[in-house]
Amino acid sequence: MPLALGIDASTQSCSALVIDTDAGEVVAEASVNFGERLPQYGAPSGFIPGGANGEVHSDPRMWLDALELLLADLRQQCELSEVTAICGAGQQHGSVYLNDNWFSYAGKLNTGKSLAEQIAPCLSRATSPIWMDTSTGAECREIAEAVGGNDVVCAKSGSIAIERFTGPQIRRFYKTQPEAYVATARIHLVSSFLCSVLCGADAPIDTGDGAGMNLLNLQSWQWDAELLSATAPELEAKLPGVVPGNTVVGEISAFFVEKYGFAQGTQVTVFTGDNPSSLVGMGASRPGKVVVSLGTSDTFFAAMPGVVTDPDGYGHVFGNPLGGSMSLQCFVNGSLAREAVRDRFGMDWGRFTAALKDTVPGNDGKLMLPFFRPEISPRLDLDEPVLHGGTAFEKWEEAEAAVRACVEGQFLNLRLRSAWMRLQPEVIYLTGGASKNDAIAQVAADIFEAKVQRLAVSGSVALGAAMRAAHRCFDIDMDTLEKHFCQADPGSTVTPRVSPGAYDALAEQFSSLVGKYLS
Ligand code: ADP
Ligand code: XUL
Repeated sequence: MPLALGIDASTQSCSALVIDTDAGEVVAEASVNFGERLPQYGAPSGFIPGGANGEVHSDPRMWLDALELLLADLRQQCELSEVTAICGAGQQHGSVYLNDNWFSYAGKLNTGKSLAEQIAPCLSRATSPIWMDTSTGAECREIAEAVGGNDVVCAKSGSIAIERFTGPQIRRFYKTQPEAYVATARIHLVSSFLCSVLCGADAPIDTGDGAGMNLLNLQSWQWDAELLSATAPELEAKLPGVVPGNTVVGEISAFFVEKYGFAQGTQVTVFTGDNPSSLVGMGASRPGKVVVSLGTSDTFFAAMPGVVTDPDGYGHVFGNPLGGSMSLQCFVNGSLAREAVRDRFGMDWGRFTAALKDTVPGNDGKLMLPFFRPEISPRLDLDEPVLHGGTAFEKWEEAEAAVRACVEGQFLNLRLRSAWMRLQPEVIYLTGGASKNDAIAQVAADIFEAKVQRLAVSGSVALGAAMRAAHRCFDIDMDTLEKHFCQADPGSTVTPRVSPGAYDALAEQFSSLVGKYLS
């Protein structure tokens, strides 16, 4: 009974799935919500609120505590000694800064103490900037200028210099805390940090998550010398190596064998970013399927036959963990924006859903730019939504219309901003926390004029990780894994209810409203 474990270290929670590849079943599933289970870190949505100048940070010790709670929960459901392959994924772009102690801590871990307590002395920066951080506008401009413009950054790395990407974040750290930068011996992504912790040794970064740093050259899939020197001095020595997604990087460390009952010798496959992992978990790692993930961020992504970049500079190209590349568009104002509208009217998800059902597609022309914090796709520096369509609506006096305007605005934006990928999907595969909401899925189907499907196994990030572990370590081909684990949830298909072109005029109006706020 070969079991594979997949871990998903996302923005608001750390989750895991264990799959039995012989039976084709998920045998254990657990999730630790940071805000609920670890309130001592003061991060109700997974990050420390109130950061100055666009800073959004999290405490990396919270991720370590969550990993331990998660394994303790899983252990109640299955025999962890039967897990013989592990892989995982992390929220992309976030970075962890470590001093020299990091390289020698592994042999010293003691099961009588927590991981967080023991790894804390290795941190050269107490908190980690995460993907929601927008503090690095100046650094993005400096990096672009140093290499000859954003066209060059994009041609090399697949994205223009972007505030949340790790390179600009590293540059800001180097500029604002030069001594702490010098004391930093290793900079990890969330994914490679947790992978290292599991292996008890310094792990590499994969090409999927590495491409979210503005440091990786997409021709060579190695660090780009020019981008490194435009970012910060002596940077190459502080970064781990880069490897393809199909690489075993180590074995589970003695700490986890002793404390959680894993078998010695359990192999760990390199971790990747949450989106590249979801690509695998949705059965979309070969070109042809389009995935929309409605998590903390909303993302639109697909495996690509070649490298195509966004002419407007908002989109990205990452490595595909199974080889080749993937395109991705990320929207910061995802679930937290839907929650902000819900909470403004004191609703729960039930009433939010009813509001969508009680209003008509097109919302009688009432529109919202649904951005509660600066958006990146497109780049708009708003901290509250713009409403358009009659005085009462604009004064937030029409709750139901506001709910529909928020969700329609989000999907109109997704449609407009993903056009550069030149995909005309007949089916959209929906995942992430909000994907279970049928009324939201209906808006997606109507606006994209495509069928929407959800998979029977939810949690595509953790599933993708478990599938990658099984593919690599048990040598099971992806077709077989997809056949077992990536089947559409019967009865979950949603088809468009509007006539073709119904949203074209509203999309144009949305686009021109956006145009008024573009800087
Ligand atoms: P992440 O992986 O980024 O941490 P998830 O994919 O787990 O996030 O999604 C969490 C989000 O799902 C929550 O913030 C919540 O807004 C949203 N969500 C959960 N249930 C519903 C629902 N019934 N309708 C709409 N959104 C929901
Ligand atoms: C992708 C992005 C987010 C994070 C968190 O570029 O910033 O989707 O990966 O999910």
